[in-house]
Amino acid sequence: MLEDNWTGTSTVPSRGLYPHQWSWDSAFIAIGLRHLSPLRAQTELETLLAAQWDDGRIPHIVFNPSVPLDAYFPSPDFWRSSTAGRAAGAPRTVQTSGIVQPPVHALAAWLVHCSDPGLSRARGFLTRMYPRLAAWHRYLLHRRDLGGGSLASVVHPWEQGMDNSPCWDLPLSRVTPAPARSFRRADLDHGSAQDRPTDLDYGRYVRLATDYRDGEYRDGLDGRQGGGRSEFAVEDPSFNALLIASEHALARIAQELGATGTARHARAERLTAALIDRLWDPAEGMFFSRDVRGGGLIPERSVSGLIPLLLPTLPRDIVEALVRTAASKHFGLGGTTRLVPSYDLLGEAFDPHRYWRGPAWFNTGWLVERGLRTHGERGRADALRRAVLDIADTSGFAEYVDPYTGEACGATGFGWTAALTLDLLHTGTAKGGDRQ
Ligand code: 9WN
Repeated sequence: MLEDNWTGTSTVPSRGLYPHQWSWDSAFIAIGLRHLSPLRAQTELETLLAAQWDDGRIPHIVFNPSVPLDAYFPSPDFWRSSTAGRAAGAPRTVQTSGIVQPPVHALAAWLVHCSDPGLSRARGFLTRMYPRLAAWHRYLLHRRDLGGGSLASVVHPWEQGMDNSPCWDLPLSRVTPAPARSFRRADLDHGSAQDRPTDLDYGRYVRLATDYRDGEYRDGLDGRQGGGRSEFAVEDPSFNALLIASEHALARIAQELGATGTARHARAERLTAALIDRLWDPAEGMFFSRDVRGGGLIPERSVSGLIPLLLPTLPRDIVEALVRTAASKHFGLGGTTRLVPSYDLLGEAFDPHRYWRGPAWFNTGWLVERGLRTHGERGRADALRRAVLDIADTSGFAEYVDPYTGEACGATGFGWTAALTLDLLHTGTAKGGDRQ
């Protein structure tokens, strides 16, 4: 399946529904591919990073020019990266979207390096990747600190990666939707309308992306000087936890290249403190997203709020609370559910089949498994690992599944499902933090 989805320079998430290169998909795919071919895994990341903008952003989609424009919406003629993105330094030779996705890339680059350090050194892989990854983190930590509390904000639900999560309902309610007749959804050619986001949500996604594009993809601070000030700005726990995990990985990369890495580890520590300060709710025992424009935490429990478990220096009381919340009636881990649901089983908006409003995804399962193992929760990690491996296989490597039954939903033959299965098979049950 990873062979079928390989284009020669990168891997598509799914031939039908997602026929281009996606940013965080490619990072997860590289993490699995390294066990099949470290060279291909390096190439996957190199192709993505070759499309990086001069301001440091890594676009969420890199378009394949040989795929027809109507195969996926929004297509390159919507984003117009080479014209609307010129001021922000979009590449001239390749078309991309103008928004980003979660920063899993430095973590992926480090893990790819560890799978074959000899090949990596001979090809100068990390030497070439390091400045690009550092610029990416700089972009997120400076241009995207829209809340002024040191965390990165996302300006579109597609940026956070859990597109249709109920967490976005409140901030999205302030966005005037683009008229339904002004665009044509290609996703409904492949997925069932009951499972995909509604037309109203799509109208809001399109409005936000249009406004960002029409403001030439300028971010917050520039926005005050006349560019676009996004109506939607959210500090999300999973997005920021992945940034921090990647900052730790970047420190290891710096060490491999002869530096001390101390400043980067220290920054990762400071960011962990900021994450706790701004997004941790001790009474609820989990992290929540912060609505930067409306103010305050968004009271919806999402798997995103469990993912900071990944962070190695999280205080023990927070780790224990997160493990309790994962096993509680809200997520059912080790009890009523087979895989971690994307959203609160008891939440009003819960739906076991609708996109990011309840079903379980394999990348979040992989992240929670890694977090549990990092903090010595071996029994729970082993059980989750077995469930991921089992359900990936029986679901035909589905895009996502019903969290109770494991029934396949969305596309099958999905890139990161196959890749992360491979990774769990190869890394076995080694302790999370030591897992390379
Ligand atoms: C929009 C590719 C992507 C994933 C996202 C997932 C879905 C796209 C869509 O597919 O998003 O980026 O069209 O719904 O939500 O996490 O990266 O697999």
